[in-house]
Amino acid sequence: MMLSRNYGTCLILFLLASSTLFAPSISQLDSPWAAKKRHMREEVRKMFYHAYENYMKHAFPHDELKPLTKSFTDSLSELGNLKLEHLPNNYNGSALSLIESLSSLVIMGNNTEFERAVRWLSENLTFNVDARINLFECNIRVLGGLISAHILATDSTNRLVQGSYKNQLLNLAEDLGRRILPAFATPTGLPYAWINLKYGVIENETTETSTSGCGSLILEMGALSRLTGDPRYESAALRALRKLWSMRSSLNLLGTTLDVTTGEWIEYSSGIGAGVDSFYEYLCKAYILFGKEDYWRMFQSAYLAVQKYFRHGPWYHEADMRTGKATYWQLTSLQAFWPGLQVLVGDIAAANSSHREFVNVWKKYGVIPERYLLDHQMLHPTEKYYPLRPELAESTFYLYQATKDPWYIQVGESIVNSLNSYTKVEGGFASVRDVTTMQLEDHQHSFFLAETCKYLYLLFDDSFLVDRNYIFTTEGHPLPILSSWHEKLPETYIPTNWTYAKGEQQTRRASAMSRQVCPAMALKSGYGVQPMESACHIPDTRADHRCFGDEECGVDSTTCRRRSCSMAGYCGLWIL
Ligand code: DMJ
Repeated sequence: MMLSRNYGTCLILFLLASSTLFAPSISQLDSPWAAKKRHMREEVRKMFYHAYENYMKHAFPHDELKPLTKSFTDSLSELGNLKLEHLPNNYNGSALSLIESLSSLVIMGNNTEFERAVRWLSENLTFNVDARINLFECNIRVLGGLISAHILATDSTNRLVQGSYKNQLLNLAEDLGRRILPAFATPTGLPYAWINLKYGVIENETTETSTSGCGSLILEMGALSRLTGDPRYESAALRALRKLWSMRSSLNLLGTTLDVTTGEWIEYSSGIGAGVDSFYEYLCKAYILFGKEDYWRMFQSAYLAVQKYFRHGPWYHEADMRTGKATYWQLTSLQAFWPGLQVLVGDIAAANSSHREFVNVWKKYGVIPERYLLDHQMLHPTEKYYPLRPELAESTFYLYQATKDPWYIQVGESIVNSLNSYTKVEGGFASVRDVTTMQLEDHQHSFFLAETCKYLYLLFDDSFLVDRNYIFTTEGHPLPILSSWHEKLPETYIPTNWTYAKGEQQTRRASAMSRQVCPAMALKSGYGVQPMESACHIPDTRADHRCFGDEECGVDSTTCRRRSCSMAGYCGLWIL
């Protein structure tokens, strides 16, 4: 019995589109790597349950576990507190870590526990509470967790008992959606970062928010609209996203923070890390999920600007959105998601080279420090922590799916080993306060259950994805790619000028983008690149992308544009 508390309970878009690519070949099954993967899968399963059971024992139904003191926290500055019905007035908590665990339970095949959790949430969770919550965090963790779990609960292929399930999670999600809508009632349509679930936006609420705070809501709110037939959620998120995009500079760059009432930038410097990261991710994934070409156009321009102004070899620095000039030369732990996004768009070589640098940092410190000052070659004095973040595991999963290179299995193994040796304690998994001393901090973030364990598990065992077609939200919650979602609300538009691979089933069309073929280019064979990846992809001559002339650069897999050699000697999409 797992629970000690009685609680009554955009691409390798081929990766997403082609179920056959998830299927293990006979040779893979027979290989020594198959045994290694099985062993590692079990190691990850143990990790997940150690974290989950300790949460259930010591913290549930509060939000998150404090593994050192075996207690709980509801005082997430990011999320505020939600309250549960049927519990004493002073008993706060939204069972956040339980909501975040739902899709991981299904992926690991524990349908019984999933059902018990769904039943408990259906009976106990309420959002009618005087709680000031962070819109972004609540959207990706709570709304995303509920919507994804609702879809899993109603998907017959999961063989979950559905008799007792009557859309309670969707009803909860809709209730939450209604409560967060007033945050969008600003002159610009850009939402406030904070809202009280009972009383709406409170007086004198801060008008400052981040780019990711108003640019990464579209997956969850769009899915909510598709599931409920109520277009308001998607429209609000889309309006905010369009407004944000209109605020870009002539270089197609955005800042990091802005004012929601004036629509003016507060911080002009930005990169691909904190405050911006999921904005890029959601442009690409919104295109995959909803098929609107608008998203792809925005993503493409934004992606090219990132590669042009932020990238320095395998590293990414920050730059001023107005001038494109470098501002801060810093490596941050959150940036490690970028190679995963690059896999989605088929830029495997670039993904691989950045990923390798993050792996080197992981090897150097045992985990990835939150911030490293590249120009001073030292850790940031106050950001030496590692809060069990998932980003490196996430990118490793995507790169393994794209390449099947067993090296990524080894990377995953070393991530698991580090987590077990440095962060596992009797009461769960603890964040690292200081990577130089490996001193621990009393906090097991919910994303450890939602993402870190999930991506590691999927790296070693992707059977959940076989014959399925999912995109993962920024919090690791799976959403199915359905052709019907490409045809509904609020506008219908599916590009027709693309070539689709043969044998594609219309009902499972998935991301239209996944089958995009650049018409003028023929696939070059002999590079070990599968046609499905991108029909125009020609790798740079050197794996590290160094060059002396344009002829050593290949053709970009996303844009099908010829790459050129920069003054600094790197191949890239330097000339727009
Ligand atoms: C997660 O909550 C999400 O992935 C978010 O987009 C940023 N990163 C954290 C975990 O590191």
